[in-house]
Amino acid sequence: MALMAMAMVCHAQGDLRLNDLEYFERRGVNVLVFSNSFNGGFNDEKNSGIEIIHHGVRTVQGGAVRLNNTPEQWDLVPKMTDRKVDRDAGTISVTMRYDDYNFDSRVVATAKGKAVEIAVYLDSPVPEKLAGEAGLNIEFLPSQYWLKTFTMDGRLGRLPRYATSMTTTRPNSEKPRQFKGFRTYDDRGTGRFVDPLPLETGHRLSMATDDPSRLVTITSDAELRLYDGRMLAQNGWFVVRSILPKGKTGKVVTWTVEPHAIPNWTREPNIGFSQIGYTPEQPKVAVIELDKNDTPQQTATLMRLGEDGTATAAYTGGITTWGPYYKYNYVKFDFSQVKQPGVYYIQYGSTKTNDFLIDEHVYDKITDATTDVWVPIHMNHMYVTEGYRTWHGEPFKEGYLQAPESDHFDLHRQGAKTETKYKPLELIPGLNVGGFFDAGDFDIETGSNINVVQNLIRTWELFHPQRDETFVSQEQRYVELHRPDGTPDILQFIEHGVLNLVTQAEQIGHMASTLSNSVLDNYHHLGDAASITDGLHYDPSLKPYEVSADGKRSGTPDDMWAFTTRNPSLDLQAAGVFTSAARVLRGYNDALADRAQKQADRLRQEATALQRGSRFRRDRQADADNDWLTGTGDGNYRNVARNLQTMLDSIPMKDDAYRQKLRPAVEQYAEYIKSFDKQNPYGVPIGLGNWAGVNAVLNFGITVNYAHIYYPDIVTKDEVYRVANWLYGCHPYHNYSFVAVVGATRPKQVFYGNNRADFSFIPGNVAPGLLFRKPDHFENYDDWPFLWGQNEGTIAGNTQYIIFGSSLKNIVTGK
Ligand SMILES: [Ca+2]
Ligand SMILES: [Ca+2]
Ligand SMILES: [Ca+2]
Repeated sequence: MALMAMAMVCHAQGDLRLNDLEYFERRGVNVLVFSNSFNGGFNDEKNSGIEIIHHGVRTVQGGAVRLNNTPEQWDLVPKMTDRKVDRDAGTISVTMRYDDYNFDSRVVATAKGKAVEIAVYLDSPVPEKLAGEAGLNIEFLPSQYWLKTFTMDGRLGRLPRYATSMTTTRPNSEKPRQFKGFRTYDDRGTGRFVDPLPLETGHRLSMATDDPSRLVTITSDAELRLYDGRMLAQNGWFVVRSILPKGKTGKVVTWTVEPHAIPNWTREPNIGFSQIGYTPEQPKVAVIELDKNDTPQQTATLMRLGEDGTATAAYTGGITTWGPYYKYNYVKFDFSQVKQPGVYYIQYGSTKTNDFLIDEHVYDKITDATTDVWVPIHMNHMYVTEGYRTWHGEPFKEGYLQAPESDHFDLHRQGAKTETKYKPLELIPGLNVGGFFDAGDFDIETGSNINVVQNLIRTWELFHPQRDETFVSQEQRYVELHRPDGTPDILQFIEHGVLNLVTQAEQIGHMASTLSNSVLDNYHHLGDAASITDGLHYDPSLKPYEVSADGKRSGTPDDMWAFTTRNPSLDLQAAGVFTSAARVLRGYNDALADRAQKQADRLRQEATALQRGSRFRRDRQADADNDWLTGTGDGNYRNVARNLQTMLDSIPMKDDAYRQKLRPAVEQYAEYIKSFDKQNPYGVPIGLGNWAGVNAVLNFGITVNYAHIYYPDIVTKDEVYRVANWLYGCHPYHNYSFVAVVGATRPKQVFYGNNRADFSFIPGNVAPGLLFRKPDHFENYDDWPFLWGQNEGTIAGNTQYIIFGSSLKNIVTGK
């Protein structure tokens, strides 16, 4: 380890060089050139193109030929058609294409001393339609640059904390096409779109001249324009841009970009530990993430804070090496032997963590924020209030229209036939009842809502939580947080979810795929959900923005749509959940239980008939499950992980023989759990996808918990803390808890909730977590909420967390 660290030091001191992972590197600076390419996946592209990881933080991205001054989420992104790395020449060249305009360009990045030259080459001139629109862009992260100074050709400026620069409007005909022809804006009948004007223009720009860790200088013969992307969208970045010249080919624009490097910079150790603390008897191991140039300490010390505020050493122990994982080195500090309740912190070299508890009760409240605050705030079609604050009024009073044939910006599709008795754009009565907002957006994803009800039913049947902190009145369409009303909240949440789902089945005849926005310009809504639509029925006989004399209809096409293409497997899922719901609701809301049972029977019958052709596939699956159980198949870890939970769930209904038969599978699962200790230093499944994947971690946690409950001799109690440690702070990048407000000392502070424009959170939200950027970088911004892949929480994931947290609490307290 020491030898490797020294080798890194020797060559990292000099100029930018192209490393084995195909990016430019010098100590403190990584310049990535399309290691992550634009993929159009939900068109959220603040993760792609030329990127700079500057002293450990990805502060610059989006370097590419773009068609807008400040591209938004649904603006076109270029498709990378080729990427060549020439190690001898020290260049990375990328060709990109806009199919919509038959426009190809090539960007070549070359290390030149401490700078990188970025040049755009064209084989044919910029197409007429894009002349003056296509340019070389690169984007700077606002939260790392605002309030800092910049200079343009020596003129001084300060980057604004909030968007307050200038804009102009231009005819819509001049706007480059947006994704699938959708529009992110409502032009209010003006026929014009808003275009930001530059804050500054010139030929030499230095960003953050007052902060050596963020200082980047760009020089060019072409005009550099500095824009504030937040003028159009709260998730916009600061953009530097040079327009490609008209009618030219060859090397048309050249920039020299020099990110400053702090001499001998070494990243501060990231000491991962559980922010909520530890019970006295549980394993307690901090995972310390170290810069590869850092030399590990020999020991670390657990310090104890006395009631008088003094700190004394409670335990000093050795540091053990785990080894390299992607770009950092990992060591561990095991302080399990400290069992005395108290307030502690970890001292590692000169790094001191915030404090945490060792106490029997640290897990007692881990689900309260989610059940008392996050879930009720996401109840759709209700007015939701808390103390002096209204979270939202009653949304979508005008109800939902039958979707016409359409593609959709949130990945839905309505086929040519409605498959209902309704005509396109006809009101489907009654759908504006019950249901939960999907995530950071406000649609009802039927599949997710089915998951939610399943999760809540599972929670209810397993734990019977009587907690009552929420007032829910379906009659008043009113929810108040922290006001008990005599009914357990989980039961009311189940009722609320079932109300929407059953109404879908009754009114539509089968399950909608989603109830979602009809126009993109209100899909990205940030604010009170009740103000997304005007609450008036859409009437195409009125002019846009016109309201009928009786005040009940408007010509604004903002009503939500129900997407009704029939999916028998979704109907079967719904039937399953309706049967369970009828069981749970019986005695509490008999009328709804009856409705649920009736729809369950009908949907099951109809969907089974529709699915007759696919029986073969289901039989094959049953055979595979059986092979795996009896050990005759090629059962692997993945199969074990996928199937074990279902089997564990059925244990209470089965006899002892079944429990015995399952033992070999649980033994295999115990090995699977341990296998993660070799895969990464944190001992949990770490996802590398575009969605950071807390769901996989929670699934893992739930299965580990149940394997322990039924087979404590095979899966020991020590294993159940893995996922808790990860969620509450023991993970890469930073050590904040991924659960909003949960994590006594340092929970994450920003999430991609519907209040993300306020750089805030909704208590109890669970972030997806660590987003992996190729080839070797994990990140989770805690000053920038807007990347859904790392900071959004979903209704299905957060109700899954309730099961995880409830089962963990029960294990810890021995119930
Ligand atoms: Ca959605
Ligand atoms: Ca209640
Ligand atoms: Ca309306």
